[in-house]
Amino acid sequence: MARGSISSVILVLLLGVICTATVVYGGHQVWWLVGGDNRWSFGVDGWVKDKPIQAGNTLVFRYDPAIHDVVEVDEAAYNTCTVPISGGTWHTSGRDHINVREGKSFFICSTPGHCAKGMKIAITA
Ligand SMILES: [Cu+2]
Repeated sequence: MARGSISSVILVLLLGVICTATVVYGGHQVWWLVGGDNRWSFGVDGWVKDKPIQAGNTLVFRYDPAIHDVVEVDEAAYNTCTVPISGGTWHTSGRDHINVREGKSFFICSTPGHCAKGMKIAITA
């Protein structure tokens, strides 16, 4: 009787682990809300550091489009917070979904001063 209950508990736990693992490591289903609860905001460069973001994952940028945007830039522009006059890929909807490509990707906010306040992320996938 007691044995049966313990087996059931273990089975449920195992199923839980399997389901969780599928969500986390399934590849294309993995979505990251950039910045977590703070969303795309100042200091988001700190949020990204310990995240195992992989190619095929989706980055979700949420922000007020009247104040912010997301510009995909090259590494030099990222490092110096330089907003490209031409080129770069601009996202301005306030709820942008961006597929992570293999290699390095760099995103900054183009509003003056925001990138310098850490509104930027660098991703290696
Ligand atoms: Cu901004």
